[in-house]
Amino acid sequence: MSEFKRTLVTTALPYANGPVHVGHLAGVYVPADIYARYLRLKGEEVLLIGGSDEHGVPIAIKARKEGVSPKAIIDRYHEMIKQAFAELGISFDVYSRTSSPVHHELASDFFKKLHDDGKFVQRSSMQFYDEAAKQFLPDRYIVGTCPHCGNERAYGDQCEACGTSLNATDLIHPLSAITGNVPELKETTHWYLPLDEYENWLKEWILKEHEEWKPNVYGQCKSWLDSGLQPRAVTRDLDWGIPVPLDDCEGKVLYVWFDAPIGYVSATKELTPEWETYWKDPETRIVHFIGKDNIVFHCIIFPAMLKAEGTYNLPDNVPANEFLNLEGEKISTTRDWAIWLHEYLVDFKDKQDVLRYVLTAIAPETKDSDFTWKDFQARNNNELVAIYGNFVNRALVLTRKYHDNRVPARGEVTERDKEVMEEINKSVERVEMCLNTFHFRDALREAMGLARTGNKYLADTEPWKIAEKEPDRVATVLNVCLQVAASLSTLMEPFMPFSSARLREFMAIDPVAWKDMGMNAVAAGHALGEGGLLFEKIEDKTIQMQVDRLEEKKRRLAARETQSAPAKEDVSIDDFGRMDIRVGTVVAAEKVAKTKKLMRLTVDMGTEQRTVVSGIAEQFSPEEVTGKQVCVVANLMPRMLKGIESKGMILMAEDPDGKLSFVAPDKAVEPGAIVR
Ligand code: B3M
Ligand code: ZN
Repeated sequence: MSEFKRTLVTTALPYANGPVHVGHLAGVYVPADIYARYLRLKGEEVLLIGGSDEHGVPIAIKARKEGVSPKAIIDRYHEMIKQAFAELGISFDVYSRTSSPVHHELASDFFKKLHDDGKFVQRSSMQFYDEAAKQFLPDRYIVGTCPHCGNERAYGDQCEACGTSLNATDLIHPLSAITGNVPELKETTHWYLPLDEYENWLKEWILKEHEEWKPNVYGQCKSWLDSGLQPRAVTRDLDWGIPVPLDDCEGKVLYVWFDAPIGYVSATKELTPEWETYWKDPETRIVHFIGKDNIVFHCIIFPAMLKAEGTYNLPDNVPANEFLNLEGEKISTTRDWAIWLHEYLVDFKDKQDVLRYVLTAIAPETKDSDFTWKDFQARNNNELVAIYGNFVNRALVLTRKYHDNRVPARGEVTERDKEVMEEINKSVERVEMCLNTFHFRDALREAMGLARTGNKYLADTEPWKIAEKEPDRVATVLNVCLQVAASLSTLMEPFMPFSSARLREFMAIDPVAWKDMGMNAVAAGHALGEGGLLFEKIEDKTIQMQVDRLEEKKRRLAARETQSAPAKEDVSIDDFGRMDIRVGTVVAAEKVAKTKKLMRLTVDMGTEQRTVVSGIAEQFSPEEVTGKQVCVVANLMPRMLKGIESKGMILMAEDPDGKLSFVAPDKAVEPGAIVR
């Protein structure tokens, strides 16, 4: 790192069409903030750059859906996101937006320069055009039938039912999402960056010169490069974005992925007149923090743009992360399956560090990982409270009790004391090594290791037992503990800045410089502050509320998905005739052990009694169900559910909230009666 004088840290610019969630935080913003804080603490020159990505089709679509202007959407979310980041302590030096005039000008100039230098190729192609709306249709604006699975509501870029990515021209019966009309194919011209011409250079630069990049990043780049690069269009026919700065280009804008990364440059320019030093001086190092879906843009396309422009530095590293899941399922903004930062900040006031801690501890650094509320609670209670908080608290309480709340002087030092003192320096070294190589989880584990060491040391030396007999020994032990605590206030700062500030307040100390962590972090004789609890236990009921909220979301989602399920194909009367549906009477019911949903029913079918396992246990008790008449699909092939053979299926109606009702005859009938 030493050949560089300064570091520019950038974070992916989130689209300003929705709030940010824990997935964004764990993947990008928390690690970037840890990194920037760490470098600042070491006294290095560093800038942390962020902002909103305010162009692109998703924003235009959302605006259209809500019947408002794109500007109304981006203003709403930009402010909301910016404020939430600030509250979480993401220490941006600037948080800008791509609708800013500085950005429009810079991105336009960038495009113009490449154009004038002959770096683009111009090409015509056939694109769908909506005559009534008088506009070309981006792929997302076209719906039709998926050629792979037959889903009638596939989009021009992707079928969400089967996950296949598509070209709009692949769709069967394409329709405009704006007017519902059949679009026509019309010729249009665009500018392309000929990535194929940069392929050899990129192979050299990434595959040879950046073998140190994270394996997930390096691997993705390699597979792109191995399969060969194609020219990429850098303009679009759209009415929302930065106008193409050439003559006769009305209705054309820069492709959002062309302008967005230039947003990092514009934000730097808005922050400081020295911006070119940060982007062009070879002694500056650029590090992009992003999620895995953005790798190609930051490692291949943007570097090719910079290379074409010719005066900019290239990124030195792109420590992209994988994805964070929520309770075992993929986080999704559109499905509202997420924990939103702005909501967390309200529900868990003053607990920013708990979220920062947990998201770092489970960060998806090498593979996707999973956030669960139970784990969140356990890490708070068993790690932050029981280890770090407990150690600090005991050290402070004992000093108040035995040393008048002043840091005692060290007397004679034993081997055990020395071990602990050396452990401070070793921990610092290990944390540095991990952070320098973007291993944030390991870095946090090492830092917590020092708190663990302190805790163990107190447990072993038991100063409270020897207070009367060996006051000198107690003084030394407490001095060592307070050095550890003061060092922790700095070592933990990149990860948990709020509790570090609290700890300094408890000890009434100024910030301890990074190089001063160690045995003289706090002077003997120093009067400590009032103390307090660094972390609080989180109760079961608090967590249960969050779990319930997610369950509720899940129910609503499931219901929404069933209601909007496409109508099924027509069937013939013979098809229907193959179903054997009969009325039965439930004669016994019990919950299936170790499951939430399943109930085992014994149903009198007239000629026999049979066992049917049904997923109704969350909404009905065995008592309520016993005696009810139900409709049973009697010839459904038997299935094993939790080791029980289920013969048949009970018919239920489900309303939009997911509430279940039995489908039953309107007056009592003989068990075995046929439904047809
Ligand atoms: N807005 C995509 C995303 O949020 C995009 C990142 C731009 S970084 C220059 O995933
Ligand atoms: Zn499909």
